Amino acid sequence: MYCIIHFGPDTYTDKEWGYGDEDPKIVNPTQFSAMQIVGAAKAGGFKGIVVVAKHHDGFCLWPTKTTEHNISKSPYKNGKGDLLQEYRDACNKLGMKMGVYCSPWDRNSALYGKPEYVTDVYRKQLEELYTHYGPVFISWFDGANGGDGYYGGAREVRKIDRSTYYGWADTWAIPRKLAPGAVLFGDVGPDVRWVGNEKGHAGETCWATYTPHAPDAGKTPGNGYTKDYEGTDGQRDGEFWMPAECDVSLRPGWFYHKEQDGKVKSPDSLLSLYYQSVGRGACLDLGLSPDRRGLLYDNDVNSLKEFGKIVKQTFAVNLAKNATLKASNVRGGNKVKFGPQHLLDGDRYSYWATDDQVTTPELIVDLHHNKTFNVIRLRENIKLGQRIEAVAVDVLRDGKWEQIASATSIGGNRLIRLRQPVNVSKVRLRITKSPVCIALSDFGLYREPVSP
Ligand code: FUL
Repeated sequence: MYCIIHFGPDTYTDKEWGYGDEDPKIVNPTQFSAMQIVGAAKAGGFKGIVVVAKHHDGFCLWPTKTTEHNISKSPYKNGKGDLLQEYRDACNKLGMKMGVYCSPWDRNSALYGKPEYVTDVYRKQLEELYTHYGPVFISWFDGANGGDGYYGGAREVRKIDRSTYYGWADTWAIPRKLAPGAVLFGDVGPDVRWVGNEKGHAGETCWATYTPHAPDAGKTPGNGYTKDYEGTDGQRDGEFWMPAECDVSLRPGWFYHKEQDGKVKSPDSLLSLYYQSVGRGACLDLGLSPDRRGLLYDNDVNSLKEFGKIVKQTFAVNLAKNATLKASNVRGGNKVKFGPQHLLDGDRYSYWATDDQVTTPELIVDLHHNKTFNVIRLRENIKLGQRIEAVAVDVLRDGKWEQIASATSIGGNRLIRLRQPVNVSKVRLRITKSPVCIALSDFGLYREPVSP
């Protein structure tokens, strides 16, 4: 989980997509505190932030050499401010990761639409960002290219060819070189894909494998030019390993709007988004919107904190920790290497495996005493692929196995959240479909804290 932070001229004009003609002087976050913002994300349990360094309006939050339309022309710190550096310092202090979003679409630049914009402006901005503000863990390549804009005063509609204009292969080469540890995000990946909606959920069945397709037959897909809805489920036979990222904002908009102060998502709704994203093997990317002061509003801070607390408490204790496990098959009879005890050792890459021909094994979990849980966690050793297609979970009641849940596409993390907690001492996991032998790494039973 990480957060994506939108702040800029839109914060002051109350817009979501600035036209590009905004006066830099309006940007003046007199109380800006990267520590408060990053700290709130950390309290929510998020591991990093993505800074929207430039949105579609073209205003750069760092003192770039590529355009005058940047923070140095604002009154902030008398033109000596650099929000990227402040975020970097806060991330370093708080042990958080940092990523960048630099909008390819630039409604301010007179060059937008010409090849020079890509080579002399956009790519140079990426070079500055990766050189000065790393290490970067993710690089966001947004797909929006709306058409009309200020464009240095031209005030016209500029259309670009979304599959070719940005020369993605050459553009991606920049972070590959300067930020080799960063995953590249986009509608077409190449490392992680957009989930295809901004509601924050992956498909109930969600494959990490994916082939982006262009909306028009025979064309090359590009960011902003894919059948984006296919990103929600991915494809079982997808050509690339490109897990989904689920972006959604904490408020209705990505940028701060005063009238949305009462519409901040509640801890409960964040929790349900968590189960629909992280719980389906994807990443949750939550939008934060600092206000005109340069701070997160109290409601936002509180919601993050409460959500973080619930997640932490839920997963603090695996109720299956001291259980006795009995597997119907262990690969080559080698219990030490492939036995089910690996499911409880907290190591995501040690695993229970079966013989090649055994693809629907079962596991009996004896908890010894009755335990109450409402969340079941399964994780495959993802280094060996997303193998398991379907599972069912049973509990023993009055001497009979009763199915209480099922799930599909297990992958690196699958959380099954039951409607009601159950109180039992024996649980059975059945792998009901897998094309090959299994390599399951983790089995957990958890109880969400009961709200007061
Ligand atoms: C979209 C943009 O158009 C939104 O303004 C926002 O930045 C979101 C994260 O990505 O494509």
